[in-house]
Amino acid sequence: MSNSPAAQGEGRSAFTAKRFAGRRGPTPKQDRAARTKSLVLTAAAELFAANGFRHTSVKDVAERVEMTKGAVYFHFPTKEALAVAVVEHLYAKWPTLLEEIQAEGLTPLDTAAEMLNRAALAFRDDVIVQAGARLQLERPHIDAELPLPYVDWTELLTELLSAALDEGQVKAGTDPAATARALVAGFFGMQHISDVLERRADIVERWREVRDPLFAAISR
Ligand code: LUB
Repeated sequence: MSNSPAAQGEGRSAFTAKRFAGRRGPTPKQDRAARTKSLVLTAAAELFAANGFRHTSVKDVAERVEMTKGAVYFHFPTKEALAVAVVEHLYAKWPTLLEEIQAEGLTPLDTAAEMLNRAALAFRDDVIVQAGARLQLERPHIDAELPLPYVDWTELLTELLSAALDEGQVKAGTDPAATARALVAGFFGMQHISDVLERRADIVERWREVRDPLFAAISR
């Protein structure tokens, strides 16, 4: 039996058949445009991460993907729009990561630790994360609305540590919000030092040195 939605629709309720009727995926042209946009964004991230916002031009991005400036402007009207898109892609990664980790059924405390462990790997390996973090540091020089940094992570860790406190995983009297702020500050400072000194090659070890005493201090 064909697996096509239309064919499957014949054996299903009228409602389901209607749902499939007329539903089309992206056209090849839309697919190509999406792939091109992704290539441009990655090239911009590579240049932003390496050289920063001010020393990256749309011309640099166009040359990196062997396209015209006009082709880049078709997808991103300004260099600021490229920066906003990189930062937005950075922040979109964390809810997806959280869902992956929550699917593992870890305790709230272990979920908090694993989120930060995986963030360390992302800082080491993912150019969107590396570029987004640098752009956030350069936000005073970017004439665009960028999300407020650190607050979402602090809120997430506060929620997880509050749940850990409720479940008796951390010592009575632990302040979830204060501990969350300490974890974000410790992580972000750690990744910056690792980047400056070792281009983040040693970030996993450096994160372990920050993480273990902090988590030991609050764990029961
Ligand atoms: C997170 C970045 C990169 C912090 O929260 C943020 O603003 C973040 C950019 O500023 O990762 C990860 C603890």
